[in-house]
Amino acid sequence: MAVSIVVLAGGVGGSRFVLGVREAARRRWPSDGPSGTSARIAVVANTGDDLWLTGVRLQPDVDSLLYALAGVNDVERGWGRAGDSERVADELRAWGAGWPWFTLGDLDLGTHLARTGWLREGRTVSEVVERLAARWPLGVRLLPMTDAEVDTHVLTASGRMHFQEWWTLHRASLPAIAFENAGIAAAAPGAGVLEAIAEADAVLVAPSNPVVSIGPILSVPGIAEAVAAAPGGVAGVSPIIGGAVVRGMADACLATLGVPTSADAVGLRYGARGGLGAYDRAALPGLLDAWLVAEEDAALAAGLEAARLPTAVRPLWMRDLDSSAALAAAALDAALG
Ligand code: FO1
Repeated sequence: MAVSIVVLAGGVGGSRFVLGVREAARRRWPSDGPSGTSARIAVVANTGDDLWLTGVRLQPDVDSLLYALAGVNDVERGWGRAGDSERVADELRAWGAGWPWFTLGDLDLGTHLARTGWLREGRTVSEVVERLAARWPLGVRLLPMTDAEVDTHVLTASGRMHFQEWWTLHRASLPAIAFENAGIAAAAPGAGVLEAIAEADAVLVAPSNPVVSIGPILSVPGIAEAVAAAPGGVAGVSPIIGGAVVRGMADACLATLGVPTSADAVGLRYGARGGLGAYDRAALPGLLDAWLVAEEDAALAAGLEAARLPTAVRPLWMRDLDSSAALAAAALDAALG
């Protein structure tokens, strides 16, 4: 039987990790097929970053994963398409439409227009993502966490704003009081999500933002429960190295929840399987069989083990495809046991 892998992932950090997972699978379970591996890989993508802007639906994390897996992403900038132009964005600014600080590249807009058109025709988000993903041989199945619109909003002393406004315009500098995903308590997992987790030999939690990327995924009712009950092993990778975030502004998000920016605090928040996690809903079951922390955080391992969270100390930096594949291989080892 082919090995089956599920990854829970956000956008930029998630993409690097997912590229590593695909590469590690190609090396360990090679095949002549288009994906290059006999392993079946499903990526459950955060859709909390999604938004409506100038009449089109954006899905930043889905698109980051899609473009990275297709090899058409802007590696330097970290979002959007490589070699994109901004003619339409300039026009939108001239019209005073949309957000002048948020750039929609021309090629990227093609994706948003296609997606919005299909949504308006009545297709679900899962169907639309499947259709977008069919353009390239990604070698993984891309599954939105839910079909419901549960865009993240941030409550600050200056008011409530969309996550993208808080993140991109204010660079997470306004103290956040809370992150909200209205309607998420009634949202259902996206098509195939629960089935993929139930069939997985390994479930991997990418080193994505634990609050605004992995948090919304786990807040869709049923997903955390499915991970906690998964027949396969569950391994998570710390997004914190040496007490600092690897990229992005996850420290500001963790501070809102009163969680220190440290690899042990994040691991214990996900919790060990058989115990309790402390994620955004009360009484969330613990999720992890293994937690990977960086060599810089080796001193935390004993405390994590004492708290019954099996911990592996590994190099966590994803500098290139080789180091991402090595990290993914270590996470797979930890999950597969
Ligand atoms: N990030 C920026 O810092 N500036 C932008 O103008 C911007 C535009 C943008 C357009 C489409 C898209 O899918 C993502 C975009 N991002 C932009 C990235 C995005 O705001 C965030 O980095 C992620 O949502 C956080 O993971």
